[in-house]
Amino acid sequence: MKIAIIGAGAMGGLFGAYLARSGAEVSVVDIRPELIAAIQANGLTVEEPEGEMNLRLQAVVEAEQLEPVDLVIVFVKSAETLQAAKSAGRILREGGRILTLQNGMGNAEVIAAVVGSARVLAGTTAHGATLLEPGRIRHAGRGETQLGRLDGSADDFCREVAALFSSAGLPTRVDDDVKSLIWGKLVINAGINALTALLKCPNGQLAERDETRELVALAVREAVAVAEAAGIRLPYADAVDKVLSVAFATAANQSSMLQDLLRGRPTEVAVINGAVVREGVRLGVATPVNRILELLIRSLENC
Ligand code: KPL
Repeated sequence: MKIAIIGAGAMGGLFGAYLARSGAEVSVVDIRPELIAAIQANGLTVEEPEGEMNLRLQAVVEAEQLEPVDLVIVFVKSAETLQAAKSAGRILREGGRILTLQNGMGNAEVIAAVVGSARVLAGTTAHGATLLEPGRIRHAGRGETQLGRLDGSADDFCREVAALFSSAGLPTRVDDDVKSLIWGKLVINAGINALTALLKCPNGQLAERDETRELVALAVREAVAVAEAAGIRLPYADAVDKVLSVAFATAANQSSMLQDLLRGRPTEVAVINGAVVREGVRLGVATPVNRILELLIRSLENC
């Protein structure tokens, strides 16, 4: 299976390096020329607790520079999803699919509007990765990846992708309910990302103190109430417990929102806490904690 990853930041780089190490035919695409130049010059380096690995792979600024592929994995920030979907559509072979493992609400639907929902796979990943510099990533926490079809039950293509990821060292399972997966990750990001960005702390610190655990619980309970009102069956029973266990499993990681703020880039707060707020308004569920988190992050973005 020929694969292109659009978005060669922390998560795109991590998946690219693991897949390349397993012998998969994988290329990375990113519109940031300095990132691509670094990967072309030095490959992708992933720092693991047990040492580092360096992988050489094809890296390009424009997807159109690639041969047609069977699978495109989208790992760009939500604001760039539309552009990535258009590029992906141009390099997909007949029968090929686009997989989004991005954070936040609405990415799969944006991609489906471009290529049709039958060609879209969606899912989540609980790995924690920090982009240290272009082409250098710290793998700061492991977790499961889950994926399925946007418009139906998982099929052989999904199972093939899951088997490929798993054999590359990225344990992956298929699921028939991608809405549940996406909401499940949204609740986790609503509990971790904005708080770590505001407190400027790694994920693990949220689980260490009563005050921060309570803040997590306040944000998470609101998100769960909205998910329930939307008729979503979350993929875990105790959401606060789950979020704290992800914070612990990715203890050394800087959340993606903290990384964005530290780099002076816009964050994904609109599709995380902001999405909880918007869905809450639609369904009549109060979400004052998520609204405050959204407003604080937006204020910091503009400082
Ligand atoms: O998804 C993440 C993120 O930072 O965006 C977690 C799982 C919280 C890892 O940091």
